[in-house]
Amino acid sequence: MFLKTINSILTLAFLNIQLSCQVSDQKNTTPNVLMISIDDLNDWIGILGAHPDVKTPNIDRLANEGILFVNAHCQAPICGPSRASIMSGFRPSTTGIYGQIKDENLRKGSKLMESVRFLPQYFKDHGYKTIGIGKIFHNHAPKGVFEVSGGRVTGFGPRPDKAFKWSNKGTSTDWGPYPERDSLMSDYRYAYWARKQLQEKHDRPFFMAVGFIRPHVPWHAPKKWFDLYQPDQVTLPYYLPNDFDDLPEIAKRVAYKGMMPTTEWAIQSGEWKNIVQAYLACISFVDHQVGIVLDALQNSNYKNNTIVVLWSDHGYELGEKGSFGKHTLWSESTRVPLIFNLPWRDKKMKIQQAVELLDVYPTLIDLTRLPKNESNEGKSLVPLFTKPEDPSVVAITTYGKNNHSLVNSRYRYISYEDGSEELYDLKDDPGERNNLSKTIALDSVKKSMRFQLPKINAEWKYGSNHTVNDYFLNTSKQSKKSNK
Ligand SMILES: [Ca+2]
Repeated sequence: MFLKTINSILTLAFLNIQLSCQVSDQKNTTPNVLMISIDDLNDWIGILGAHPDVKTPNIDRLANEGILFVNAHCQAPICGPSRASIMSGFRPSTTGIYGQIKDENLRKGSKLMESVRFLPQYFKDHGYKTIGIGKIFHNHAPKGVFEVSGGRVTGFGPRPDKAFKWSNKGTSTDWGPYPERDSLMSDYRYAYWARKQLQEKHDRPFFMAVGFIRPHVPWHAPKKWFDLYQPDQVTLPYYLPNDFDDLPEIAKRVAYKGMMPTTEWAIQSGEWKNIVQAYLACISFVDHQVGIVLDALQNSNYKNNTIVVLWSDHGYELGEKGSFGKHTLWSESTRVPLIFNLPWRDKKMKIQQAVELLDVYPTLIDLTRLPKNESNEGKSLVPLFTKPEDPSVVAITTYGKNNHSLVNSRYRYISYEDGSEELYDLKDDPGERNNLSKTIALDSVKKSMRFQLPKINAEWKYGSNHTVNDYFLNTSKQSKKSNK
């Protein structure tokens, strides 16, 4: 018995030494980075539990083996400025990039942006090979950011000649099963291009970015993905018709999306369940493409030495707040999936503290042990892997100049350019229905969150005198024009 125990102790000690050697071996080699971005995916992934029907086995697998941030938020609830922020490491309120912007214009007319090193470039500066395909920045990427670029198919994937439901209204919004096969979708091409890159031999560590475009509109995907969900059985989000009664006027203007269906229209036309089915179908389709890339990594020489990060650029409303789309400063538009998967770490984690997509840049630098980029406005999330969380830390989302939404582990506070406010107690009201900004008992909460508002509110980088409303109406007109 005694000998047996000694034997077990020795075996355990040996295993421990072996394990710690493996860990340090992996830490001593320079890890690769695989960054997967998804377009317009809200928190509807299986593991986040925000929608009971959604099927995302591949993203769930990544999260189940890694670190899932359950309270992650974008810096802007719209593609261009959100991605500009992730890639530059600056807040929209610092750069003045509040609206959509072409990649080639990102650096123009701004001293700050002229000198910025975009995330992949920072890795390139430190000896990495940069590889990218699809929608990473608003379009694909500014010239020279990726040494090996697969580019991006213009637009948002194939569309039928005839609109199914909506595109006659002058936008790219539409829904229905199309085209016939996955191989006709842009995202399929991106997945297989990335797979090929992972099968090749690279002479340096790589930073690879793969940017998928679903579930961005139009909500088209092959029929087999629609067949995963039955429209008559899908769970519809909760909608409260008089929800806006306690909102300031400016909040209603921000929420107004002229080119998109309203919830009332969706109810009356009977299309709501079809829209939800289509959005879910597009999520499961894109999840499958993510799986192709993850499997390729698993089957490659890089599986033990590649950090994976997955994020979506912002959330999406599916009728909860009167319409369909993004733009707003509530949870549906700000909350995003954010997952890190580290090859040397087995322990899975769910982190509740509020974090920002702005933190991706400094976190990747920290994980790969590159020197700190002093211009990063975000913070490394690595300390959260070992230290206790701070429930008072806020994540900030900005829409237009001086409209900010702050969320911590308990409250959401919104401050608009005209001084209007909203406050929600997420413990009792996770749907953000009951605006408590005039509740005197919560003045101290508002005060402490006000204190954490960004100190800089840069002018719009393009154009001037934009209020949120002007901005929205302008983009609405432009979008109608470009679709003619
Ligand atoms: Ca309300």
